[in-house]
Amino acid sequence: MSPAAGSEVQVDVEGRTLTISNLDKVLYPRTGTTKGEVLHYYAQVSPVLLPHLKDRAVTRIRWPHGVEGSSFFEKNAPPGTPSWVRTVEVSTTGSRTGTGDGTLRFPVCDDLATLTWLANLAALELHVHQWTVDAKGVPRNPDRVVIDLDPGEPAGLHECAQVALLVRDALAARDLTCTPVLSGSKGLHLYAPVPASGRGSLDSDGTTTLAKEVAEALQKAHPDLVTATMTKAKRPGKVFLDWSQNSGSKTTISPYSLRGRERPTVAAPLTWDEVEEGAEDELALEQLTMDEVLERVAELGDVFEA
Ligand SMILES: [Mn+2]
Repeated sequence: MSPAAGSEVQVDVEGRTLTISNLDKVLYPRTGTTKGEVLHYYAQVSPVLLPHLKDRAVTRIRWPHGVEGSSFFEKNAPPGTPSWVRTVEVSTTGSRTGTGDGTLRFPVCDDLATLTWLANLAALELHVHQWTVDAKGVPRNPDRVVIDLDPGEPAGLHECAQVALLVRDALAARDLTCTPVLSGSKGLHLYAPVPASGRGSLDSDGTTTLAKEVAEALQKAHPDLVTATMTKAKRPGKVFLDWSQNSGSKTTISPYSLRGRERPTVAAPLTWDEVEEGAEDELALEQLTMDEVLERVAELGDVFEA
């Protein structure tokens, strides 16, 4: 591929022909990161990213003119979606995807061709639900609980790491094991697998209640460090435990997705050793960029799996 600026190029991705445009367009002006580099990142990281997207309806945030331009959320597969892209129809009535009558037709990003198609649309951020769909596209119960740790200034990743250890213990007391992921923005996400079917299976309201109970218990035990309340005014110096992303209508940035922030940071899985170090040492943790994440993956693979 060696196109002139503004041109289009045909690429073959696993047998699908895709038209890629504007490879030289700068999407992150602060770092000069181009769309070509974003496509390269997504292609390189796909072996570890795709398993996190598999069977999940994906909401995208697109920045067609780069991160200093305007962005928009997209749930439905847009006009012009290639016929080979897997889509699933999800009812918007009841608790599954919020209020309103009707349906949404989400793409599911199960392969590199679909991922490349999305990256070409400047869909920098890929957000997924906590539930998956079955082979027929029918939504199942959630297969994980997520707790989003949002620091209120002057709290930062150091405080998030301290609170993450508390959440880990609180979940362990309920026989749940969680995995830490840098959000790529300001905080950390913790994911704990739960059974999607059979004994102990919970619907989205059930996992939301579970996460809320954990957040409120920790707020009670550590009122100077933790809040379970959304209100920004109640958060200075504390870490907000956002339990609400377990709602059937909500999504969380996928591990290994880029963020549409000033620099091309990534939602990057961490090891618990790294979180423990971050809880001790104020400077140990920082959000990671796409280049740093590719180096980590080459060296360590997907630490989320560990
Ligand atoms: Mn957050």
